[in-house]
Amino acid sequence: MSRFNVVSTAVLVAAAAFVFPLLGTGQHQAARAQAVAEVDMLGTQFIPQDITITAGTVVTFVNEEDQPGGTGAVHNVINLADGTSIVPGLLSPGDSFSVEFDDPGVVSYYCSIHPTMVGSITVQ
Ligand SMILES: [Cu+2]
Repeated sequence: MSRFNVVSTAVLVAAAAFVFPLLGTGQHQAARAQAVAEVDMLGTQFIPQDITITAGTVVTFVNEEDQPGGTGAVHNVINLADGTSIVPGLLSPGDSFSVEFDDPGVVSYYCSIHPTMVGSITVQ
């Protein structure tokens, strides 16, 4: 079974639209919303290269190679430990994909097209 749960962007947007109008300004209830993090692909690097998140956080990988400093390259995200794809297929410039990480541990990954392009996610 996959260690990752795929969460579609549409669901996240819908959830955010539902949750945030309920929160008054100055209230500290944001923890009720799902924790999110972002890893960008830019200049043939994962940025930030290493992140630490809490279990249940949704990480969105964004190919920013269409932005200034970008190379126009497509990338993938492969788990170094077992060779499985964390993000299905290739992400073209402008594309993104969100994955929920539920199991504590360190997930090291790389792009098999650009093997020097590496990163890690520490799930606490
Ligand atoms: Cu790549």
